[in-house]
Amino acid sequence: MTEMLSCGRPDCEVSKTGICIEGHSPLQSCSFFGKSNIDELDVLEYDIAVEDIIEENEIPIEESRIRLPSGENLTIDEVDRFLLYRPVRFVTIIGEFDSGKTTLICSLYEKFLKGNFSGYIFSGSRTLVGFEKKTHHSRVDSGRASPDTTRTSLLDGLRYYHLSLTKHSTDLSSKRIELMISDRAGESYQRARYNSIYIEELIELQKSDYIVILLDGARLAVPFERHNTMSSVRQTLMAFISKGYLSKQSRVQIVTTKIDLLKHIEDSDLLNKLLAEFRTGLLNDFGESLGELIFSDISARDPLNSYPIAHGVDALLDSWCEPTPINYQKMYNDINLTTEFDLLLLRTPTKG
Ligand SMILES: Nc1nc2c(ncn2[C@@H]2O[C@H](COP(=O)(O)OP(=O)(O)OP(=O)(O)O)[C@@H](O)[C@H]2O)c(=O)[nH]1
Ligand SMILES: [Mg+2]
Repeated sequence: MTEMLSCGRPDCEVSKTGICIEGHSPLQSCSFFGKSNIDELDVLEYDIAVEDIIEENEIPIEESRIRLPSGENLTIDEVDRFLLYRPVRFVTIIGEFDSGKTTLICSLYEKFLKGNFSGYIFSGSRTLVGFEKKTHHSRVDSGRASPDTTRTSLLDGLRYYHLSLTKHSTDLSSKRIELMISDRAGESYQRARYNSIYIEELIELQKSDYIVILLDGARLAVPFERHNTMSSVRQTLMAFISKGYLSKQSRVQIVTTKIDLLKHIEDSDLLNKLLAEFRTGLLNDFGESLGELIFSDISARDPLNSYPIAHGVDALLDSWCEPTPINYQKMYNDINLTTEFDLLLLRTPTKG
């Protein structure tokens, strides 16, 4: 009696042509041969059926499938796996809710969609889906009258956006820079500021090459909110330094966001004076405890277009990609060195 030809793969026509789509000969050597066609099963059963077939034939699932990255924002575990084969620069963006963290990150993506930015060429991203989802509400096809960014959920925890960039240069050996930029809901940072126990949960602080703390321009524009806005940044810095998460090896940037909203305020002279005092105060109080403390202004996405998208973000990107060396000298003086060999160590210059 002739054997009934059937195959579990919906796209295989072995029953009509007698030829296995995967080229197996004899046909019985194909793991799907002789199974009922999974076209007849509903979509949910499809995966279960395939897994059952593979289990029956004792082929581990990992060997028979290629796992493609989802394109969603990366978890810390996924970033760690990425680190196994490429070095990464970590940028940690810190700010209260609505201060503009996600918009700052997405403005970089928007710029690279249009071409080179700040002398860098876009060379790929593991988080294209994450970028697309977050930038959707800034696009005309979202149906919104003005651009917006959806709030980052507290439930998302810590997530990273990835950008792979190459310096625009005639030097073909120019290396790719892998930037991992952290994002999480502003409430987590607010909570850590009120109660330092929560700082331990902010594991991105330990993984940072650059720490960016945002000063919300929208709140600076409102006179009665100014004081609290500036002191929240001061408190954050103080809490991180006192807990040892920031040190003489840390690069910190204080970035005033949404400066388009400060353009036409009535008391701009007063605000500028307050901001200058605030910056001087931070430098006096914390400058010595940090490797670098610098200030800048951005307008990541001005809905009125008085500033171009990612205004001021180019300077940030430059500093993240090509950080200036920190003039940091490790001191050995706290150890009592007596032998000639140890004293030689004291005389040897160390790299920062
Ligand atoms: N005018 C103006 N608005 C901005 C700018 N950047 C961001 N916004 C708006 O500020 C709001 C908050 O921005 P987000 O990027 O979501 O802020 P966030 O810090 O990520 O907030 P959470 O996710 O809640 O922590 C959104 O409505 C943005 O459209 C800017 O440069 N100018
Ligand atoms: Mg956000």
